Amino acid sequence: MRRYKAIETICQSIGKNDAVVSSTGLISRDLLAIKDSPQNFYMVGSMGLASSIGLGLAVCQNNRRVVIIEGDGSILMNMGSMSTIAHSCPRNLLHLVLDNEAYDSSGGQPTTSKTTRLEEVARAAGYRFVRKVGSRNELRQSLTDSTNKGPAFILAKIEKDGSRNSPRVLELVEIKRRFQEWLKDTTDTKPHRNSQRAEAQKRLAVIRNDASSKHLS
Ligand SMILES: Cc1ncc(C[n+]2csc(CCOP(=O)(O)OP(=O)(O)O)c2C)c(N)n1
Ligand SMILES: [Mg+2]
Repeated sequence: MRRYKAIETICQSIGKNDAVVSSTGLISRDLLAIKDSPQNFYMVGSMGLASSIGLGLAVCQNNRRVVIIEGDGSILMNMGSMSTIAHSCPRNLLHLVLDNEAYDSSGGQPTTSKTTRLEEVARAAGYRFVRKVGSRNELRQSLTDSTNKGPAFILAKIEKDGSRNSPRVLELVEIKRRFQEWLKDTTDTKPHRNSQRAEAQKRLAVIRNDASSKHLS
């Protein structure tokens, strides 16, 4: 499977309210080319941070799904975040790693993911759903199977192809502003049903207390 095709498949499963965080390099460039959207945050510059940013978002915005798309080099640089994600256990988080066993964006130098089995790391870290896939069909299936099973981890083995046909992600400040605005515009500010229920129960308890104290006096 090629990176471009893998990202195309992932994009087909992205809902209009999902937030997407993608890692530095060709992954963000391909995502920009395939489906640029205000709901995408391209983490250009600092490799390794997509998973941490995705976790923060998922915890703060638990009414929407957060999809992280990053490379093997990126997750290897910040592997501790897998433990933090599993420990925080955000049900709304999907973590995808496109593994070409290389730093493809910076010249194709090999990473250590040939020998370090990232899906086993995810399993040991405590993700609720873990799958390793090698084809578009398997990826499509695992995207469906992982629904509502977060934190979910999908390791997609892809080819190292070095293709640089997609445009660079520029206008970084504008991308941040656009993403922040999209988050604000699409955040559900209505009180959640559970908190409405909690409020109702509190009021009921006060009424009961009042009634029983009147009864006693
Ligand atoms: C902290 C840091 N180190 C190095 C780089 C340079 N750099 C940008 S992309 C990249 C390779 C990313 O590899 P991977 O995450 O496996 O994605 P791929 O390019 O293979 O799709 C490197 C080394 C960087 N941007 N930030
Ligand atoms: Mg890579």
